[in-house]
Amino acid sequence: MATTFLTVTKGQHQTLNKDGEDVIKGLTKSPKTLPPKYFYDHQGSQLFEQICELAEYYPTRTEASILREYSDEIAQITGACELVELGSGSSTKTRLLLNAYQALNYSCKYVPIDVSESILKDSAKQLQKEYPSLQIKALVGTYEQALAELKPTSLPARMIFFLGSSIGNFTPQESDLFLDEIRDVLDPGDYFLLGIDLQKPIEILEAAYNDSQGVTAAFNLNMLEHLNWRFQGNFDTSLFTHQAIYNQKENQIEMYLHCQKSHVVNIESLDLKIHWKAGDSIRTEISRKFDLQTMQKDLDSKGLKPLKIFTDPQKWFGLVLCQV
Ligand code: AVJ
Repeated sequence: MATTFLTVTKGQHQTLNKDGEDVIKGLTKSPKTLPPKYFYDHQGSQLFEQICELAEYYPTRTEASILREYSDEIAQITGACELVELGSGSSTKTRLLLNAYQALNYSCKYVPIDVSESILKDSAKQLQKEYPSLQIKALVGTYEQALAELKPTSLPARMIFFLGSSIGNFTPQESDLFLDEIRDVLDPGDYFLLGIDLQKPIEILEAAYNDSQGVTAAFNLNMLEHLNWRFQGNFDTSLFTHQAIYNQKENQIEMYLHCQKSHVVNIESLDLKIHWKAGDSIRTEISRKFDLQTMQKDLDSKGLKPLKIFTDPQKWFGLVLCQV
């Protein structure tokens, strides 16, 4: 089988139709924010892979342990299907699912979607080597762009899966819109598998986003390096520091970059000049921590009916398998 690649450029999000408009918008309002998708250039995707291996960062290994335990059951329930992964990155956890479909002799096709073209290419090539008979169709683009590109599948069903609790990056309103989009691209009988990080003691949460090796800090600061090369900016990352705190009222980790000193940053291709003062900050990410029951209700109310919940013994992470 061959791997095909498609870079999706159409279908930008609602009002934002020019590359970088979201950066201008985020940096000129108060408080300043930047969309988490700008973490994931080549360097950022690699730093994220390193985060996933950190002792403090429990989500990846916890979700992988759930998949190791229940992938067979998930494959049994869905049968042969097209597997569409949002934010596939290195597709490491995906292998657990692919193995289950293979072991049951269920035919499947894999459609990985990611904003980082280089990571997607590398991981699709590697995956093709390991699964020579698997048909892979890789889509480079945002979730919205790629979902708009899905064609009717020849397989009996489709399962969109969104692992790692990346849904936690969305505000409740964004999450609402996102789930509507998911339901709209799925046909009756299709599946949606969602991984969510669950609420737990604040010490564990804050340690996961303030690791002792400083990888998360490097990941956060790399967003500025990404803006530098993508939009001809001149951010000096040594003038910013990383912070991650848990907001107990909103049940979310919030990541910030704090400016240490007055200076001016120019982002040439966006025609943007920003005057910074010491103490100014940018919120680069929210990472919401969920309640399983509430999430089940929300999914159900969106027409994504929860069929089965999978979790680990400590209930630190949850996987919800839904059907339209
Ligand atoms: C990929 C969005 C799930 O929120 O835990 C990891 C990203 N940020 N460490 C998360 C992240 C800092 C991660 N998600």
